[in-house]
Amino acid sequence: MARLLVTGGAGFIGSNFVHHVIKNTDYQVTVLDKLTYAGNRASLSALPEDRVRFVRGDVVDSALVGELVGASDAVVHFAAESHNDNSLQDPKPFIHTNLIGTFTLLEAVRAKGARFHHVSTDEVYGDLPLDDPARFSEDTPYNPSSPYSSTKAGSDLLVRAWTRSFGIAATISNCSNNYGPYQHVEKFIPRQITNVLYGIRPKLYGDGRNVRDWIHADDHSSAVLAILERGRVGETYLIGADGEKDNKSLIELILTLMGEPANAYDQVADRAGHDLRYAIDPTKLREELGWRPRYGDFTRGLSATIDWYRQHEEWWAPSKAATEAFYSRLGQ
Ligand code: NAD
Ligand code: TDX
Repeated sequence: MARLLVTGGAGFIGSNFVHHVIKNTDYQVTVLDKLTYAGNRASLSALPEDRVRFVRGDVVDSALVGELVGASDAVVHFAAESHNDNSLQDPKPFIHTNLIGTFTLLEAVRAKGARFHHVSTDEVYGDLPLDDPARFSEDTPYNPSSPYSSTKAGSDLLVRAWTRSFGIAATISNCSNNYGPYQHVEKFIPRQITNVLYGIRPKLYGDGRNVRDWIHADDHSSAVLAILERGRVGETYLIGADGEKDNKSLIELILTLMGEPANAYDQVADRAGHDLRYAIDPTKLREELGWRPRYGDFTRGLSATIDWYRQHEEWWAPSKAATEAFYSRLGQ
């Protein structure tokens, strides 16, 4: 498996994955990325040019995808429209990239025979009640809530069908909420950190009781690599690191770590259809593949992430004003 094609490799998790692969393997990587508003070429700078090739293009371009898949041993598919709030305003790009893009890749894999790993989300399972210890497992029925999560659910089902009907060598992973460097400022943690850095009050949707299960992006990367190398073809693996936190506690923790009063935030309009709680049971991944997260201490990982945003204003500042203008139109 020496030649990897990584779609969406200029995005948040894709770029963290490329850094992880270059550090921990001797693979050659080709990144295919459209560089939408969410992609940033700078997230891949400082990587060795003789090991990472960048191709700007769209995953629905079947000629380009066919050529790149044909020259690869394995494909890791991160490319997606990834933000729930955007999907509530304009679902169309989500259909284009998440559904037609995944279909296009599957057809290329069917024709060329490469190993395929599909990166997905725990949001395909819908949400869990707040007052219940239940967690998502590989057997939880699909029940997505938003245009984003429904297109991710659809893409997972396409992968399952192509595996069963056409015998492609695919695996799927469904991961919980990621944090770490190179995350777009539209997402919860970077939005609040960069708000504080700019003297804007952090913004909490609704009452903030909603729970997310946080994992560092580098731990997500090590899990994807383990599944790619040692996972059983045809299987789904859930990825999570026992990181449940409610949004209110998390906004207070960010403020405290940044030296501000814990209550110095605004409560704003809630997200439509806002999922209450996500929680992953990662037993299969741990027991079958021996995977363990390395960022066990969430507060330490969050502090390091805050430091990264402090030190990389040139990376995030160009997106900040447009992101806040979008949110202020929504009253968020
Ligand atoms: P992101 O929005 O930061 O990055 C997406 C990348 O895909 C960008 O570089 C963008 O330019 C590229 N892209 C978008 N449309 C494209 C197209 N048509 N053709 C080629 N490239 C295109 O997203 P992310 O947060 O890094 O998420 C990556 C993957 O991981 C997604 O599939 C997402 O569903 C999944 N996931 C994300 C999380 C999370 O917490 N962020 C959790 C679980 C799963
Ligand atoms: O300003 C905010 N205030 C706020 O309270 C923002 C941007 C979000 N929120 C809330 C909404 C969610 O409950 O914080 C939580 C996290 O929000 P997001 O960062 O938008 O993530 P989420 O909707 O949970 O989805 C993320 O995890 C699963 C990723 O964006 C998805 O791509 C992934 O599939």
